[in-house]
Formats: sequence, C-alpha cells, structure tokens
Amino acid sequence: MSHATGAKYLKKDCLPLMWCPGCGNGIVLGAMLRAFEELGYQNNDTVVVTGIGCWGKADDYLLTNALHTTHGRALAFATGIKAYNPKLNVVVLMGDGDGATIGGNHLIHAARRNIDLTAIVVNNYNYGMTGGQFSATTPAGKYTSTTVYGNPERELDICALAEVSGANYVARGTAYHGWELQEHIKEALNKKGFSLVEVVSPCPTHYGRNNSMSAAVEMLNWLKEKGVTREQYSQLNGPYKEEYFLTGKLVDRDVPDFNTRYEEIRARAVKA
Ligand SMILES: Cc1ncc(C[n+]2csc(CCOP(=O)(O)OP(=O)(O)O)c2C)c(N)n1
Ligand code: SF4
Repeated sequence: MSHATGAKYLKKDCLPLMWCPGCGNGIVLGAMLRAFEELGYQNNDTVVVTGIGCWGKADDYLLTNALHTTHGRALAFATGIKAYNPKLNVVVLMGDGDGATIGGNHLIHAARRNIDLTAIVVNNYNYGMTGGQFSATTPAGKYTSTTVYGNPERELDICALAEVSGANYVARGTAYHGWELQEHIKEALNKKGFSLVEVVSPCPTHYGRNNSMSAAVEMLNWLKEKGVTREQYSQLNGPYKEEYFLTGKLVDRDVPDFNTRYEEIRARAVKA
C-alpha cells in the first residue's frame, strides 16, 4: 500500500496492526484500501461494517465510517444501513466463523435479497480470535484445537452457497495472489447487488501450527500451490484433487438489486 493510500484511509495513531506476524489480514486490508482508492471512495461516503473476530478488528484502523457489530450479525446491520441510505458504499468484513458459521443464515438471505453490499470473507479455516477452533469451512480431516484427531465434518463452500442463494458477483482469491485479489474486490464493489469475495488466508498461529505449516512462508506457498484457476482445476484427477480450491471470478450476473426492486414496487403502489 502506498503511503498516500494509507494516510487517506488508516488511523495512524492505531498502528501497528494487532494481527500476528504472518497473518493474512493485513494483505487483505491493503488490497481493499487500494481498491477503495482506485474507485475514488471517500471516508464519508463509505461504511465498513464488521463482525467479531481477528478480521472483524479491521474497522479499528479505518478512517471511513465504521460499525463494529456482533458475531454473525454484520450483514443484518449492513442491510439496514444500505436500505436506509442506498447512496452509501457499504462493505462488510467477516471471518469464516462470523460470515459462514454463526452468520450463515444471514449470508443466505443477504444474497437472496440481493442487497447492494460487498462482503469480504476472510477464510482462514478456523476461529482465529478464540484459539483456533474448527468452523464450518475447516476442511474434512484437518486439525484444529477442537478437532485434534481430524475434522469429522465436511467443509462448507462459501462461494457455492453465495451463488445458489442469489449473489450477483462471487469470486475467490487468496492472500498470496494480492494483485488478483485487489481486482476482484474492485469488481465486487462496482457490481450492483450482493457481491462476495472469499479470501483464503493464512492463520499461522492456529490453523498453520495445527496442520504442519507454522511458518508464514509455508502457508503462502500452500496458497500459491493449492489455489488454482477453473482450467487448472478441471485437469486435476484423483483423491488429491480435494486439496485444491478454485480461485477467480465464479459468478457475474445482473439481477436487479433489492433497492431497485423496492423502488419499482413502491412507485406502482403510489400510482395505484
Ligand atoms: C454470539 C457470540 N458467540 C461467540 C463469540 C466468541 N467469538 C468471538 S470471535 C469468534 C470466532 C471468530 O472466528 P472467525 O469469524 O472465523 O474470525 P477470525 O478470528 O478467524 O478472523 C467467536 C466464536 C462471540 N463474540 N459472540
Ligand atoms: S490468530 Fe490467526 S487470524 Fe488471528 S491475528 Fe493471529 S494469525 Fe491472524
């Protein structure tokens, strides 16, 4: 992030960031702020809404309007803000626990409603803030502080859930692929309707340590290797295919968003 981007959006009195060395959250924050700058977002026309968790602490550092809400409920607060004032750029930051586990139901309905929000879900495959417990996205068989013999459950695909629920834009990036991530975030912010960018990101302190990748560089190499394009994914065969995940733009459609449909219905009702 350039000095000018940081100075525009970050509270310098709150630095350095609280995140552990090697955490991916700083990379995602940088990509998001560069996207804000490229789109000309101002601090007074932008609201960043967060849930609870390590990634949910991002609002502590921002000069934009910000609202730190409750665990799993950030999308509900953000929906209220956007419905009341559609002119605001409303961006919602959630972890995989926040956005897809305790908050999974809100994710389904925000996407179904197609409210014009951008959700950036940092998926580090566990609950970072509370000690590395498993979440709905922890891959089957992997180790966390509460699945010490391996996770007996199957993982939830956040992007697939957003797609079937009705999101207009869905992409998956990683903290390793910083430039692509910034482009996805920009596209998501530009899209009218519900957009979601999932970012697979390192938590070396918990998920990495529990899965033989305690060094940040090992986690970045893992993201570099396992995050593949649709074409690369289609060429993979065999049981090891499950270790890989699709990256890139996955959904891009233009279904009218909630506010547009609401205004149409209201105009018809007023005329009648
Ligand atoms: C209703 C409620 N339940 C549980 C908690 C405790 N809690 C705080 S953060 C968190 C998990 C955070 O994990 P995630 O959303 O994946 O974010 P990360 O910390 O990994 O960025 C939990 C369970 C809480 N604050 N509120
Ligand atoms: S516990 Fe994990 S997610 Fe939280 S700041 Fe540390 S590395 Fe990042």
